[in-house]
Amino acid sequence: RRQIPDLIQRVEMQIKKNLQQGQHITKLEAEIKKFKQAESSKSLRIVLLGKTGCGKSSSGNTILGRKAFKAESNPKSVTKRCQKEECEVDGHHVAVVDTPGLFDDSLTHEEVNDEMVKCMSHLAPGPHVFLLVIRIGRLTPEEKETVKLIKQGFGKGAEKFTIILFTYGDTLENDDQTIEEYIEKDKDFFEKLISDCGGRYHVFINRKKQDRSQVRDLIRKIDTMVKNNGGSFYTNEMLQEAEAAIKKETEKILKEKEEEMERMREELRRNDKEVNKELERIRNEKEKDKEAWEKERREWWEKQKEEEEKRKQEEQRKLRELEEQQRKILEEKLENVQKEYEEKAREEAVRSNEFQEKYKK
Ligand SMILES: Nc1nc2c(ncn2[C@@H]2O[C@H](COP(=O)(O)OP(=O)(O)OP(=O)(O)O)[C@@H](O)[C@H]2O)c(=O)[nH]1
Ligand SMILES: [Mg+2]
Repeated sequence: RRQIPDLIQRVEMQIKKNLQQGQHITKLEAEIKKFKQAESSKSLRIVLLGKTGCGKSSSGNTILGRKAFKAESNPKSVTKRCQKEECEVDGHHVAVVDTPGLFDDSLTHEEVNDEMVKCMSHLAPGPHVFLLVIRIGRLTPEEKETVKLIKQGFGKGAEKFTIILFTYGDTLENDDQTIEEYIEKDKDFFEKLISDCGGRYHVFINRKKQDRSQVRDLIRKIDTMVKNNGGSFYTNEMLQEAEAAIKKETEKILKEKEEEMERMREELRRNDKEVNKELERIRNEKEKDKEAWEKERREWWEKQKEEEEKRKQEEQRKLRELEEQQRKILEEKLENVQKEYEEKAREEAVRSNEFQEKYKK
């Protein structure tokens, strides 16, 4: 009788185990189904690439038909990390990965690499298409450089999987212009870029998210490209190759920068020497100027003193002359007075004699 509870317990344990195994199998089956679905020709894996603010997140939202990615007008980059979202379009299972602006100033080389790897892992076993987003409008040389870098960033093979996605199609409508006319305006840049991408491009008006025909047209273009590529997609090996190329390029740039810095340092040192020399020359000149000025001052002073002395001597001489003249005049006057006195005395004496003579008589 004691064997019965043991038996019941064993049976219960077995059922539990079977149930657990069953759950595990269901989970595995679901995963296989998901993987198969992802691998079926109806599954598309899309990456959005482009310069900050060109409309990647908005384009992602247009494809998804909902606002899944943060998109806004912002002078700084809005999307900081890769993000994956999924949807169904025309019977296709579509996975979209939005990325931050790669290869512009907002991210370091390490961050670019990290984000590229993360983006690839989001889209394992590899994306079917890179949408190289370009905002219709004026393209600065830096923007063109960024587009080139992004194109190169995923390696040479990536071009086979790239479609250029022009955003801001509404500006063309406003200007009554076709995309072909816009491309024609910067033929040199666009012709090379578009032909590198197998002539594939598409225009989005992200302001008209409700216009699903633009999304369906894009999906058709992607589908054709995938078929032309024999259903293949961009693989991690290709990314690894691209990473190695980027690493090489980064090292080259770093080396060049270091050499440039050394050149600048050397120039600074040279300039320093030249500045010191010039300072020394100015100092010497100033010293010479000072000496010359002091000499001039001394000479002027001596001359002044000399002239003063001469002037004094002249004055004394003139004074002496004047004194002499006056003395002479006085002497003359005195002599005259004396003479006059003597004359009068003589006359007086004569007159007195005459009187006495007369009296005696
Ligand atoms: N009129 C118009 N505005 C657009 C279009 N596409 C994007 N925008 C606007 O452009 C601004 C930037 O768009 P985002 O989608 O955030 O750009 P992004 O490339 O994701 O920017 P980051 O995440 O910073 O790299 C937003 O204000 C969008 O509404 C378009 O086709 N037409
Ligand atoms: Mg964004």
